[in-house]
Amino acid sequence: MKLTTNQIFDFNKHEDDSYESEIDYLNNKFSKKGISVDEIIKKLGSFNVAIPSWALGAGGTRFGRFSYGGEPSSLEQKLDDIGILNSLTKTAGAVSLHIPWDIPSDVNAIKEKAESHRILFDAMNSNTFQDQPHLEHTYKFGSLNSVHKNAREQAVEHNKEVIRIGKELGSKSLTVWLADGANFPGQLNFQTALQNTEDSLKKIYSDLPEDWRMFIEYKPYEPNFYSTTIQDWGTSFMLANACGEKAMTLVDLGHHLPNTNIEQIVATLMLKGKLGGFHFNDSKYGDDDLTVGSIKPYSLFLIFNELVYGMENNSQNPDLAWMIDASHNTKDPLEDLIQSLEAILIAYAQALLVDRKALYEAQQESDVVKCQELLQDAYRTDVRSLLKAARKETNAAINPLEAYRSFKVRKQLIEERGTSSRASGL
Ligand code: LRH
Ligand code: MN
Repeated sequence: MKLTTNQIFDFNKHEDDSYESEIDYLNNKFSKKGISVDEIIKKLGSFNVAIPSWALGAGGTRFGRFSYGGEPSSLEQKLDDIGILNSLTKTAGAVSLHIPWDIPSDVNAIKEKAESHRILFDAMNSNTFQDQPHLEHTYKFGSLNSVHKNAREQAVEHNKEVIRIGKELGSKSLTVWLADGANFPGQLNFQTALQNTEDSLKKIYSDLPEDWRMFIEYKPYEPNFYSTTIQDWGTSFMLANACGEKAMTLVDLGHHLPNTNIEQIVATLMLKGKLGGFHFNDSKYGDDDLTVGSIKPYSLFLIFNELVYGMENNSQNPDLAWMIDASHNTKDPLEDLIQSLEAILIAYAQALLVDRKALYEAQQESDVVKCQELLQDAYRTDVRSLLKAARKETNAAINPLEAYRSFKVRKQLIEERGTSSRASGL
């Protein structure tokens, strides 16, 4: 199934364009502060977020999984689904593959398919948190941190294989997330585990092409529930520095203990030039992988507020990799991803409306109240009209979710693929 430019164009023709008067109001209000609404619309139009190949089917938990019908059961079909997302939003022009869940059977065919949907290959994800039938050594007691040398070497080789596949596809980065850790005190020598991890990462790093980057993703717990070797931003930062300038940290929003000040972590890593990218999602308790902006939208805004400041002031930090990492237990995966893309663009647009000159002055004067008012003025601004204008300009659907439903995409996918097709992934 594919959505054509004409279908989107026709859909937009029937859409209510009253949002244009809102843009005039915003233009009038913010141009006085030297903020160009047209500039923001352009930035929104060129913003691209990588879609995780493992989040196009119904997710699940240990308590169950409820299929959704019409799920993609091959990498080709996953790219078709991302193609639909990109036709509707023009914000989903990249995919982040997970190996071995998405090993391309025919690299050239996969590249052609991706090109036909104008999809780029973003970060490749390795997987040393699951055993595979063909593997000799288990990862049950760790991979890169393992006391078992053969498990470490097997995991290093796997990451080198993922880089090799990524090079063929045109990807330029590798994400390493390790489940490695322990469930009980005494099970692990923390120092040996960390040193093994550092030494193993350096072996992977030595195989990284010159123009590639390696993202080290941290997580406090799960699937290990007492210790995780790369548990927090500091450990990831330390390991990235130990590896070299091509190694960066990766911030998955769900990988923080409750009440962690994630926006401060973002500011710190950007100042140090070591923020590589994001896995966007939202959570109430743990690594819930819920729709972006569905639980803590103000926190997402505060994170983008630091990102915008960093992108304007930290030339030492390279361009960021924007990715979603979510799991859909009760929503149509494509609708969930459309909502997440919307939330990301809204937070970005609001952060671009912050009057940074006035904020700097208020901070210099320690005018605490004014500082908050300046941030919340931007956060309390309804920017959805700017997103609509950006979509109109890029010939995306002005209202992607309504378009998705009016085109009856899920119904067509079920007619094509049936109700029992199942996507590989979590
Ligand atoms: C770990 C994680 C990681 C992926 C996995 C699918 O929780 O966030 O980024 O490998 O989810
Ligand atoms: Mn993640």
